[in-house]
Amino acid sequence: MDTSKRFEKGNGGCPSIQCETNQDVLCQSCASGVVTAAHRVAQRAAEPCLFGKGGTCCRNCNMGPCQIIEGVDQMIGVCGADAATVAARNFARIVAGGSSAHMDHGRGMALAFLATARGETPYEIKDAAKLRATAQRLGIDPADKATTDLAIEVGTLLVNQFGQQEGGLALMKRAPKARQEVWAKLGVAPRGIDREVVELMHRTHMGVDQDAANLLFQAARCALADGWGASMIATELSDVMFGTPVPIRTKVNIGVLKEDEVNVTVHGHEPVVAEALAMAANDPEIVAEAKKVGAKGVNLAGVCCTGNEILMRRGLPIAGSFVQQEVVLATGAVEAMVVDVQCIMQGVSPAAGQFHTRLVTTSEKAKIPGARHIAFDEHRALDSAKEILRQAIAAYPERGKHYIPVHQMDVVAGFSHETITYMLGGRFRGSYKPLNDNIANGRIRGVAAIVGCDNYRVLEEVHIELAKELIANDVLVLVTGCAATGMGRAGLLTPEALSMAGDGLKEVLEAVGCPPVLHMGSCVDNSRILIAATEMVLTGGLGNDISDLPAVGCAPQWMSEKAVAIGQYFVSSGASVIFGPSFPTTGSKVVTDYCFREMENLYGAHWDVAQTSNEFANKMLDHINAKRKALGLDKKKERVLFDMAMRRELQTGLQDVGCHGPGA
Ligand code: NFS
Repeated sequence: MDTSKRFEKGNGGCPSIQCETNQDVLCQSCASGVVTAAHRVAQRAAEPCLFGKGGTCCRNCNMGPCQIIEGVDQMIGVCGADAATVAARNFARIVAGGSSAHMDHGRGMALAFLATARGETPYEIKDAAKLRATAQRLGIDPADKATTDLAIEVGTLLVNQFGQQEGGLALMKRAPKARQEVWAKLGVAPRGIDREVVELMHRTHMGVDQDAANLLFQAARCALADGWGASMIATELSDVMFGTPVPIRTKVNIGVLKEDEVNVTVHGHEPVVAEALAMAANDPEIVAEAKKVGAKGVNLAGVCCTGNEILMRRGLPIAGSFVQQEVVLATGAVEAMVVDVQCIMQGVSPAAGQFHTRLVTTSEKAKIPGARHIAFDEHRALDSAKEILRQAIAAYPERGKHYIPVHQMDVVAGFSHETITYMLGGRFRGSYKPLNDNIANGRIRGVAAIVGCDNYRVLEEVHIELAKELIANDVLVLVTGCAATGMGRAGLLTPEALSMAGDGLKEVLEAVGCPPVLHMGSCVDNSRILIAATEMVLTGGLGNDISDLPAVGCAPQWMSEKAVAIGQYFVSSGASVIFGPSFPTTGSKVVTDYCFREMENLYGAHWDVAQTSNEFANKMLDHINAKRKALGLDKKKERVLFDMAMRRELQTGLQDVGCHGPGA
């Protein structure tokens, strides 16, 4: 890849990254000197190491590091490890790293939930109906129990799942029967949550598991403990505590920052901090303090998945996705960036340091040089939140030269599994039947999930082009994470985007008033997609298992280890997943073939890789069509071929202020 093309000098000597909003901000004089990940990609002299990229660099012991070339005798590890062992071990460690992030997040949520149930935090149980439904699913009879007692019982059971050593995970029983049988037959059903990460790390230690397939079984078990365990616990308990999302209109992109308010961006993943800040921002005491320094109030805006959490439940705006975190600061208009855990680039510290911006870390697990640390304690959540907001208010009078771009876009978000049920079937007969019926009759071709990160190493804005092509082909698109924020910037999360959908999809969604791309939340909320897929199976008419559905997932710009854990739990649950622009085992054909082909024999789903939006669309539509054929639904749907003229036509259908990698 030619990195020089990604970051050419623009007209005024400012960086020209091919993204309207980012470029607009970075070209202003106030942003001069701010270095972003896009700059660092361009400045790196060397391309990524091929051994590292393909998964065949082993540094698990001090006889190495060893770079392995598959099939070359002299290029095996000092210990004798071959490429397959090393690639499988590295892949497994990526899954362990990603899963552990969701697991620690899930545990944190479960503990905060339990503390709330005991009355020890200022949060409440906002969705008692979901609490009761969750209790029932866990085998707890909710009848005649007070909400707080029930919440303590549910919270205790779920907290215990993390340290459980034997038995199965309670929420896995939600999966279709046929899927549970697959897991039982293969022996990949998790026994507890934390145990599976520890065992995976043990097995990948030097001199333990040296059988690629055996390592990949444990990777699957660990990923399942993430998806059907930790992530699902995080989503369900966040909904019960902070409210189950319902459709809500709000805005995304850097233009949501406000000239006359104290701008506080909240960045990271765990909703407990953001929820407390949202409560405190409306506190009359805080509003009065903001007014005292000349601001109208406090404007809270999200970055990364914290943004998705507060957008889904509170309708608060998102200032930026992963690739925009430093650009948001480069406006010079942010009084504080408050971070917790995950996806926070260390580069935000020097970027904030160029301005009056207070960078505040809140988690004991994540400190950053140059940031000030205010420990967030959910037991005194409001006090902690007010202390943080006071830092921002104190910074407001120091705001100097700054620039807030005009770019912002309307979005409709809030498509929890419960909302989809309700919208499709109505309050009294909520069901997935209308979706299944319309897939069966061919108005909807199938369902695709576009999830995961955005990434400055990807040249094309794959998410957006791919989504447009899929909806034009009558595929309903589900999105989460930073992919969802990108879709929002491009205007795809509004009912107006139905103008770009195929006739069948348009007809169905116009009737229910849904956009063609449904925002289902943060990355832990990918568990909502597992539930939606399960619901489709249970509703009937589309096979007996998730692997029978005309459905497919992808993460075209994946960046974090969490994305790989998510991909693996989807594959192990029967939904094929395509990654881009690369796959982390390509240094070993043996392991890559196993992931791309053998997993299909085991799980009824496999991994794949693609690069351009067109390549993704072809593979995803082929996959959906093949599943339709297997279900006997193939005669109803011809593929619409997408050419450049159609792309241009769609482009004019909406004002696109997409913001993405630097070289689209
Ligand atoms: Ni997901 Fe969310 Fe974004 Fe990627 Fe990071 S914020 S948890 S990992 S970058 S989508």
